[in-house]
Amino acid sequence: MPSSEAVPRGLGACRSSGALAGMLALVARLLEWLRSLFWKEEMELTLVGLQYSGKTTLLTVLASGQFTEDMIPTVGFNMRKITKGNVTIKVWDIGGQPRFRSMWERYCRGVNAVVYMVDAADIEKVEASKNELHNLIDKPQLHGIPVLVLGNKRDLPGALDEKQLIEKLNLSAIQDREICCYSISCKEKDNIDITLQWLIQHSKSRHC
Ligand SMILES: Nc1nc2c(ncn2[C@@H]2O[C@H](COP(=O)(O)OP(=O)(O)O)[C@@H](O)[C@H]2O)c(=O)[nH]1
Ligand SMILES: [Mg+2]
Repeated sequence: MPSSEAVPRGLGACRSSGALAGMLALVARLLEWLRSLFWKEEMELTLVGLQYSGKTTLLTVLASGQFTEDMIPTVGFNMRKITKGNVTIKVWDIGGQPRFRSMWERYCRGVNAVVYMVDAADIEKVEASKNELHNLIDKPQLHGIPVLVLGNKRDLPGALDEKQLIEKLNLSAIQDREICCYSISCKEKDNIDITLQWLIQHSKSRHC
């Protein structure tokens, strides 16, 4: 029988860090499992938001589970379509190119959901982000399409939390559809699991 005296000093700490590592491994496995489910679902979605909010990073995290620090910034007009398995994601940067804005609607039409990305730590751009979100979803063609607002970069100091985002983005004014808001961090992989769960839940109800 092992006695407590036989336990070397400092092993308690090793045990708790071992438990933490075990927990992290479990969370990583859960994420991996959700990610594999997500790519099997049949769905089409649009990922849209101001430049630098973290859309490309989210795609990388969804696809590979890796956070890449040095993303090449998207300059100018950009729409990419990524298809993997049954999932098609149209990624759209809202930059300073108003002449292209009439096209957003076309890229959002008929999708299962619109994911709208906000840099929650860039307080100065929140107002612009709010205006772009409301402009987009006020388009009659997009009526009723569920919207998931992601306040990214919650790991940064001063990032707005869900409640503050709901207020600053005036989300309670959106009454004609399902709207949900999560505060996430692509960097820390924080709330990526609930984001995936939300997407999986919305994969089957297609909108025409
Ligand atoms: N601290 C932090 N930085 C992030 C996070 N997500 C993305 N970034 C960084 O934000 C910058 C813009 O990301 P990017 O994916 O290129 O944005 P996009 O223009 O919306 O595609 C990059 O330097 C990323 O490394 C996050 O959760 N936390
Ligand atoms: Mg990008």
